[in-house]
Amino acid sequence: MTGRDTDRVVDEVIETIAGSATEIRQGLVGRREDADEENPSGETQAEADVWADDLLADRLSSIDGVRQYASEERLETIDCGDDGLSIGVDPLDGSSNLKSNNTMGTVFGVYDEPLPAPGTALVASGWILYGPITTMACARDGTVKKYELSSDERTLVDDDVTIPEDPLVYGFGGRVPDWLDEFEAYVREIESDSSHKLRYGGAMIGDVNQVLTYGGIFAYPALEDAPRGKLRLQFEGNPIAYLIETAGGSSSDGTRSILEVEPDDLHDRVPLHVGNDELIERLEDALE
Ligand code: P6P
Repeated sequence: MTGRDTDRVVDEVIETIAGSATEIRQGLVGRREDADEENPSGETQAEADVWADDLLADRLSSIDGVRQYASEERLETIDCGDDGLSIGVDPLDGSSNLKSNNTMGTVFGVYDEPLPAPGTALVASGWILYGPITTMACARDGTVKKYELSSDERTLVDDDVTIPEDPLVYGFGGRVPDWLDEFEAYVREIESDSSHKLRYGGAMIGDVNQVLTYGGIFAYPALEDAPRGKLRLQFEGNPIAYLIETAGGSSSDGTRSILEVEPDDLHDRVPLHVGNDELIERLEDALE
């Protein structure tokens, strides 16, 4: 694809996802119960997971220049073209928060290679955050932009988002007794710094958006019973890492940038750590 074609397709993908956000947010009502199915990662799906995935699959796979749609909610990719860009989506991140009406999101990555692909193949990524306000953060062409979304428009509110230099918030998923000892030692060090504030909401997008807004670190680390952690590389790790690194932060799977992790399978998991450079460097030192 020419650079101009890539720009057009990225524009259409972003516009399609932004344009679906209000409908998805409103469509959560009445879809909070569990479906009778599990996703490829073995997690019980909410009715809203399946519905949002079908909605985005139909719309994104219809874009001229999209060759592939893949999501956390479906085992196989939808192959819809011989050439073009591949879209990796987590349609509803944090759907376990549906029952408690807490923050959720939609995560997407636009790759210029067929999936599974490393994060270095990303040309854009972003997320929708269903908070008190519906917002969108997008990374492309070396810049992160932030928008407020309403039913009929997308308003630019920050045209160059960068992660604050002084880290403030931290949030770590998983179960403390399972954490690898060296990682737990790192957490104790972070917690001991009284200027840091614990922020963990159970949906990565809400937690990562706090890191982008206030500075800090979010991690869903390797666990003793889950050495590759929980989060999915194609649909969560890569898009999040790409955006945070574009905003001047860092990512790590414990040893290197998440974007450099070579996938074996479409649904590979990855230990995910994102945030300020200094915290990520200290983390990697602690895990050595
Ligand atoms: P736990 C949501 O299901 C998710 O994939 C992420 O958004 C979130 O960070 C994590 O799982 C929460 O996992 O084990 O704390 O419920």
